[in-house]
Amino acid sequence: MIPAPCIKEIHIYQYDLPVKNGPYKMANASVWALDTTLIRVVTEDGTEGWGETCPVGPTYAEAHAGGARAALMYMAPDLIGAPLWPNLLQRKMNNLLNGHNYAKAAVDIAAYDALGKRMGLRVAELLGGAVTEKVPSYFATGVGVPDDIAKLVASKRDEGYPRIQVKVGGRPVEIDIETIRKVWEQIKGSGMRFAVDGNRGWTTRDALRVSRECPDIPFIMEQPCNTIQDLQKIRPQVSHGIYMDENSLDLNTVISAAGTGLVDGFGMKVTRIGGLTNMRSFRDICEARNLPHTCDDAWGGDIIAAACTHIAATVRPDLCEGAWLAAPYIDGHYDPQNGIRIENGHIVLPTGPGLGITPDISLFGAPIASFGG
Ligand code: 0XW
Ligand code: MG
Repeated sequence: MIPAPCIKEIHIYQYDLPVKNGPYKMANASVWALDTTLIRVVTEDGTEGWGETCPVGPTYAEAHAGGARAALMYMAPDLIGAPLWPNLLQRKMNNLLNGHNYAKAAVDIAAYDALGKRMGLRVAELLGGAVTEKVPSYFATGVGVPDDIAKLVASKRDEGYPRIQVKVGGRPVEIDIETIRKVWEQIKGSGMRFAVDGNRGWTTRDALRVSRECPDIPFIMEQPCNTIQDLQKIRPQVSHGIYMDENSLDLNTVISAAGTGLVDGFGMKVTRIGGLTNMRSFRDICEARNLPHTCDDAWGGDIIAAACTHIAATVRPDLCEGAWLAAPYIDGHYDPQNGIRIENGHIVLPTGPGLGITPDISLFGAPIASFGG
């Protein structure tokens, strides 16, 4: 029997990620810089694992950077000595604190990284096995002027991205409809898949209008409106597929949405669902129902990017809508050699054990808090 590797130390770091060519504009948020939280877990045999959580500002999800750090600092003292097995760790964290999935996710990701490093396996293998070494990504535009967005989309099509997500909402819906039409002119016949992401910003009236006025354009509507009740209201009236993003807060909501046929897929965030352990369950629920989904996060550097890439590499290919990374909006990498990069719209799965990333620890300065030791 392999003895359980136990947590000996937890170190928490804060780091600022400025947005390249900012701001990044969504229906409910404009962000110039993101405040990320990293954790370094050290086991009794000296193995290290890294985790990260980075809400994209305080209004995108029910999460904010200070909240992540407060929750981690609250749980950390009781996690010293805990075994690193991911499911046991999830239960332990749930017994310490209700909710706060996005903070627990950082610990969960660090546990997979440390386990993989200790066992000489990649995280993708721990999650069931990679089906590809080249993970599809997708590009997400901000909310912008229709002609500018169409031009940007054309350049992403030429770069080789298999999918585009166009942001809408927070302005007159006529401009969104114009944007959708102009984007479609650029990608029609190219095979590029098309998502229109309202980030909760449309009323049901707007969503119904967009679907009625663009019946010939095969986009999916991602989180068009604010609530699950809004999605239930538009569901029988629209001809476009609906994906749930921000509303899918936990596995319970995912089971209901998938089980009742409310949605045709998901935009899923690793930290919102609680980390890779819950992401693995989410992936399997989607596979059982033939529901396509992304494997993203709201924002984050190389650690989050690696976590998204490893889980996306394990998704049944016909259901994989790709891994979105913040990398195109960030200068530099935590790991200068093996930092996660997008080339031709795809991400090479790291080859090293664990997440395959070795952050340059000097970037982050002194930890804001340390536990154990
Ligand atoms: C495009 N994303 C994956 C990145 C932004 O944080 C928002 C998000 C989404 O799909 O809503
Ligand atoms: Mg989305």
